[in-house]
Amino acid sequence: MITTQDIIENLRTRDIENTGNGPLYRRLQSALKAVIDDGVLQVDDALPSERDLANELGISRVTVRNAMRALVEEGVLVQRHGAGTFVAPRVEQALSRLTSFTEDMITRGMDPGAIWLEKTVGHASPEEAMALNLSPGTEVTRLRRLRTANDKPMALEYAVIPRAFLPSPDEVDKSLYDALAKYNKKPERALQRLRAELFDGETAKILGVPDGSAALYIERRSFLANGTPVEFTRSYYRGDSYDFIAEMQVDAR
Ligand code: 16G
Repeated sequence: MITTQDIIENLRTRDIENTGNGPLYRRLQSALKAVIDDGVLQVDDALPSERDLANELGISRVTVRNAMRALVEEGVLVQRHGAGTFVAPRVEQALSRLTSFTEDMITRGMDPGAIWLEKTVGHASPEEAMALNLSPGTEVTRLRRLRTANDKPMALEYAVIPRAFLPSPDEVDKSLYDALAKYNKKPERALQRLRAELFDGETAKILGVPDGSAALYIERRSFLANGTPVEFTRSYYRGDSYDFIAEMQVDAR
């Protein structure tokens, strides 16, 4: 467990007052971020108090407060009422493993959750029919959920499933993939497309981030073992909370 003294020592080596440009609080903000990026401070580690940082580094409490506030706004730190300031969770998902949100969060020791925004059954739109290889008008089950980890909003997900594989959204309790598994329809393979976007007003509000913050837009089409499409999901992940890792190898030739 890292101590306050270790953190302060590490920050001292970064010589905030004589390194970089711009206001002092910005330089402290970068130094604190570097301490986290270098792995000295890890997810859920507590930061020293504002007073300790100010006293030990010989800077004003206002400077410390501004730096911390900026990092909270960036999503790097979280403030827990009455408990202090902590390094915010970042979730890493390997791009080559087909996992569900629930599995991803449990693997990382977080408590997955979902807030329902829409549960409907309807007829496939042209886009959905193309994505799921359905005849136009085939019935589909639609689920729009805000996904949370330890009650923190992480992603907005809009999943469309052929109704033949999921008769009703009410079949889904916490996990869509668990519900599909009950019908022996859990996906075995998926294609995923990612792109950078900015959250617009409505999505930003649902996720509790400032309008215009960074988002990762991800589209997933998943298939059964026989190649039949089973899922078309469009998601917006918080850019400050999610890392996607792709493993690569040189060609053996
Ligand atoms: C992931 C998938 C999403 C899938 C969901 C199922 C990405 C980008 N998306 O969030 O396509 O529907 O997991 O999770 O990873 P669940 O079983 O917990 O509902």
